[in-house]
Amino acid sequence: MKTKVIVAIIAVMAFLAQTTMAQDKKAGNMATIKIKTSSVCGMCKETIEKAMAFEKGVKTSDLDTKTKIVTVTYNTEKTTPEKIKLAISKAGYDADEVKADPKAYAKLSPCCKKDSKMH
Ligand SMILES: [Cu+2]
Repeated sequence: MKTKVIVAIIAVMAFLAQTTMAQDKKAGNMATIKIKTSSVCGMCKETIEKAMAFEKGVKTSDLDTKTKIVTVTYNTEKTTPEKIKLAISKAGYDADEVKADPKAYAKLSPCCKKDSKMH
């Protein structure tokens, strides 16, 4: 009798483990995109990466200030490249073909504006 209970528990645990693994696999629909932005300095990097951190479905982001390219890893089931570009635009920066939101751009620090003479 006791053995049967133990066997049942093991069976349940094995089943749960399998389910968990299946979920992990489902959550693993990750993709990476590289988006050209209009960032100019380290502050821009912070602003964009912060915007990405708050963006739904975005796992990681890393902006290279030299190339102005932000590499974003995201969950394909939760967001799309279009939404990510829109979020960058809303932060005040161009993102590939999506131009910076004018209102957000106006709020940027003077050194962060792409047409700034400071650079
Ligand atoms: Cu800047």
